[in-house]
Amino acid sequence: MQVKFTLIAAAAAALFAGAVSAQEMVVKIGHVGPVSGPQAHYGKDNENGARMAIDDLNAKGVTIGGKKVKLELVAEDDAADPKQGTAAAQKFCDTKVAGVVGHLNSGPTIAASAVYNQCGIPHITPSATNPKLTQQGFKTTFRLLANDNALGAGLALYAVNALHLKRVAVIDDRTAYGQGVAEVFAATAKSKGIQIVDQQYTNDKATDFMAILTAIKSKNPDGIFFGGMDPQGGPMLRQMEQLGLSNVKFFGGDGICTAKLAELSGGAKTLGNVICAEGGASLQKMPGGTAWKARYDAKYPNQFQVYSPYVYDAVHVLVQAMVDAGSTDPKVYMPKLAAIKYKGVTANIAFEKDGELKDPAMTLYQYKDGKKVALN
Ligand code: ABU
Repeated sequence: MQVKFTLIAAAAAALFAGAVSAQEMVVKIGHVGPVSGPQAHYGKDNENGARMAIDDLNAKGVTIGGKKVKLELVAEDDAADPKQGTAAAQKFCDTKVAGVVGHLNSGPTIAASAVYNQCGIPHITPSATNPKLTQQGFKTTFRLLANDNALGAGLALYAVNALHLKRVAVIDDRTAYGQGVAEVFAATAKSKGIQIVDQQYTNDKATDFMAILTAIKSKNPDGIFFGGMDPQGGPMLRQMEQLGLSNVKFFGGDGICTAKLAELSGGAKTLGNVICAEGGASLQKMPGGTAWKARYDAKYPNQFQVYSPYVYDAVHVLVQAMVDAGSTDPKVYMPKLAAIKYKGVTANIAFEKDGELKDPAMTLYQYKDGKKVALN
């Protein structure tokens, strides 16, 4: 008799538990970046930031419109390619995710932003910095860090005012990001009296820069600006050393400003000549940066690159807007997203009308003993 009662009680408890989880609403959040190809280390770092945010939010418990919510990450790979970016965006539209964090690269983000605008799903980029992204008038597009107008100009002003450089060569990888940030750097540098002694081009798959660096060397520059990412920046530093460009300063935006740059430069001393810029505060100066980084490193050892704290905040900002609106319907929660005031790990987050972050910080870095160190 006792056994029978226990079984009935257990069955009732199981049913009750089932009923509770059946009432739980699943909310899908998309994340997209390059998790394959030469830029996979950036993409994996970003995806880690999204997973960490989802895990933290689920552990804390989220209620939207009176319903307990279970957040689910839908992760896509765009391989840093604009075509694959639009395909991933279309997938998110078809599966009706509630919001998207991405993309990582400016080319794919700009291409995909039209798709999100068309299907009405908001996306927040944690890393794409080409200014054109927010100049399209899309209400669905948001950016969580400073754009290349700030980075390119900030680096040029440092080259003039702090380093007193006179002759700088410019290289870019012909991507939306690389070309854009190089143009801003060159225009600002020129306006401040720096002579642009050479302009060379590469692409985001190249690893041999001997020909363009040899051409640049003949122009006797005191600095080189590179608009591109670390899979090119690292080997470029190695080859600069091989060519005897050992005392030439090397500038770049956030794309080269990674932990991985040190490894990819293969111990070249020219790493010590790097000045790079990021569109946010240093981890030490972010409101929650130091504690967050310790938790990230414990969960994902040796995987941190640059943008994962911004991804972490982007997921929280999307979910906070849904909580504020009491709805996961993008049409309903989008006005709350546009008006958000959120104390994040990276900053106190609010958006301008065009989707840019209000009052973004900018930090310059150099590398000392192979480690990235903030200059400001
Ligand atoms: N912001 C540099 C890396 C991503 C991009 O804008 O393409």
